[in-house]
Amino acid sequence: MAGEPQADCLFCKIVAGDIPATVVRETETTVAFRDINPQAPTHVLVIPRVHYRDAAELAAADPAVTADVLVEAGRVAAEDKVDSTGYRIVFNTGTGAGQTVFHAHAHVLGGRGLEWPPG
Ligand code: DGP
Repeated sequence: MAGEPQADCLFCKIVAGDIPATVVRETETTVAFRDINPQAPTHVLVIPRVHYRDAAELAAADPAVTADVLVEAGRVAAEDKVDSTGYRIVFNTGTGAGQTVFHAHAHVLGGRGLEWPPG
């Protein structure tokens, strides 16, 4: 059920501590950890502890936790000192947009020039 931990979800396992991750920040509602395949000098994933398949489902079900994810994304950028040069918060949503892990997550990318439009 949406909102409940899913046994087959990689990010639920990271939340539970069953799979190791380089965690950079934790709150009551979120966990932020470095991406295993970084696409920029700063590449951190911020996830809600609760399980929703994507950002849209999370936002519809829990706007407060959605806001927590965004606030934490900003804190990650500040702690990695990429806030002054600019950074990107990305929610890939759906397979066609490149989503591969179906537990809502924000990518925080920074530390290099970022092109627009993205590929
Ligand atoms: P997306 O493609 O938007 O669903 O992003 C999923 C990201 O998750 C992708 O950039 C790689 C990352 N990732 C996948 N498996 C792991 C893992 O086991 N640990 C960590 N830290 N990141 C992972």
